[in-house]
Amino acid sequence: MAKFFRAAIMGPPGSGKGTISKRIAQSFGLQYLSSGHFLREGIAANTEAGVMAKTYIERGMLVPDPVMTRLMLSKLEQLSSHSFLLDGFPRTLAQAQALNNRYQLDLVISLNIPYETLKERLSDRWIHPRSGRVYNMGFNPPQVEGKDDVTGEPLIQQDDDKPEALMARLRHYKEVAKPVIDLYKSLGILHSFSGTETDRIWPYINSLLSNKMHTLAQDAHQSQ
Ligand code: G5P
Repeated sequence: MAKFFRAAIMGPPGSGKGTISKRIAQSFGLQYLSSGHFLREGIAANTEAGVMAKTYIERGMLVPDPVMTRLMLSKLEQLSSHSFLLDGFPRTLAQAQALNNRYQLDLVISLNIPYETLKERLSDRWIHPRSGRVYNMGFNPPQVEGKDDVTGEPLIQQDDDKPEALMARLRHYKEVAKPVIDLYKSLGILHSFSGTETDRIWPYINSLLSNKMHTLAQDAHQSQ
């Protein structure tokens, strides 16, 4: 039977989870699920969960575990026979345990980025709300200032990137992530990467995943 590859990427706000996830999804063909993207979709569509989530996100707080777990596990159910990459979930120990009851991850990437770098990046981030395309005025600016490259529609700054919400998000991350990181460390599947530039971290992640995929393909071949 085919073995599916299941991974998650963790890191504080602005650490490059979204940027790196898109590269991983493109290079290795994994289905990509971003908790933040699903929440923003719900907010834009004015769903009941979206309206509720907005009140937390605006204050830089985490959305409650039962809401997040229900949302993400229902998305994962549609992917039960796929390899996938989770971005932004699980974020708390309760979420990690709920996930683990249904799916065992093969690998978890944790990004360690200095605080000053995170602050700079996030205050420079603009997004195209309908597609979720992300720009950074220094790292990957749009072709025309303030406009999405594909549609030409205006870019906005997310409420949770504004300074008051940003500080709260960075503070919360550390305390909440520690037990999750400890759990994945104890399972022997945690891989941590440190640095200030995504382009320098990426080759290491790329090579880790290439090796894992290769081993997985070999195991599947031998079990045939
Ligand atoms: P999200 O959407 O999961 P965060 O806060 O975890 O949001 P965020 O802010 O989206 O994470 P990221 O994905 O880690 O950051 O980083 P990114 O978007 O790729 O990069 C950040 C910026 O830096 C971009 O502009 C990018 O272009 C730029 N950049 C990347 N690399 C470099 C580089 O090397 N150099 C430079 N100069 N720039 C670079 O969650 C949002 C909210 O939803 C709720 C929470 O309230 C959360 O705050 N939420 C949850 N709540 C509870 N449980 C969960 N599981 C939840 N998931 C989401």
